Amino acid sequence: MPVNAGYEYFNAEGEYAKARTIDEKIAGTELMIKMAPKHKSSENLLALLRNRLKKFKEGREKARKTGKSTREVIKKEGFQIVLIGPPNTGKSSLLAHLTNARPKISIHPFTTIKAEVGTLDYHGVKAQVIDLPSIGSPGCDIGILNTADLVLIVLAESKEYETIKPLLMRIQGEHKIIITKQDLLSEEANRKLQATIKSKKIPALLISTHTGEGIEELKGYIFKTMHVCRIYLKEPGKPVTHIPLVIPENTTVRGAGEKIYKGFSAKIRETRISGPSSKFANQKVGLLHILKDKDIVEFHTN
Ligand SMILES: Nc1nc2c(ncn2[C@@H]2O[C@H](COP(=O)(O)OP(=O)(O)O)[C@@H](O)[C@H]2O)c(=O)[nH]1
Ligand SMILES: [Mg+2]
Repeated sequence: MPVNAGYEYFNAEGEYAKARTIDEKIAGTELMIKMAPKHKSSENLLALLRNRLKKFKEGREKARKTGKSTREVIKKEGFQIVLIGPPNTGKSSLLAHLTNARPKISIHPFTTIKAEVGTLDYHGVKAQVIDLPSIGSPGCDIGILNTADLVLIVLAESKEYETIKPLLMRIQGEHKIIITKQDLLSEEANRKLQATIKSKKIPALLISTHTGEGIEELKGYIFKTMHVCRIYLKEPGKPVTHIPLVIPENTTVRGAGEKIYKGFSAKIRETRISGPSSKFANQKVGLLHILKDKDIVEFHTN
């Protein structure tokens, strides 16, 4: 990203991308600040990093003061996805497919006794995924359905849908039914299932964690539900950054600037866009121009 950034900086960036706990994120950001080149053209980057570091430290301080261990209490971090369903449907297997978490997976029902949390990274866009203990187990606290942005109801057979119906009333955000273990169905059974889903208008996706079928579609669906765009910042005359800035859909150039840090947009002298929102590469646009997913944005500042 920055001018003449050495490989140490890119290594630090990589470390940061892997960070999961708040302490790791703080350490990663500190390293990026240390390794970033220090001259005028990297001022924006440094400001962004210092701002991020400040926020992480404040968050850590707050968690300490309230006496809550960040491990036991699930703190909502950004977009939150909850996996819920009957025993043995493959919730933990799905968590392992979507995220960095490595939960216990077993043929025995009720193996998951407390909620497990992982981070989904979809091309640089992160979401928190929570694997709840199965319905019917004491650890299955459905209170979390009130804060979840997306609830994935994981079933292994479509007939389980009936038993899950009362739960649907509790869900505030979006939901989708995920029917797992597609690999166990014959082609015929699969066709029938698809037909039932269509005729009953069940919002369902079919997957298999064993063959990977449907997993990419599921990730794509999750990304769509998040209503965000990824934009890639570029400094004049330099290569494009590979870690996106994630902004809400329909954000303007000004809004994206403010996302870098508060007050940044006032410094923008000129903005050049290449990508889906531009008519041609390197198009000059105004502050009210609306950005689209995968735009490359080049800010020229005073
Ligand atoms: N055939 C098949 N088995 C699966 C699939 N997903 C999970 N399983 C198996 O189902 C069992 C329960 O899986 P688990 O993820 O622990 O389910 P959970 O109780 O819902 O968390 C395990 O034996 C898994 O190997 C799948 O897509 N296909
Ligand atoms: Mg489980």
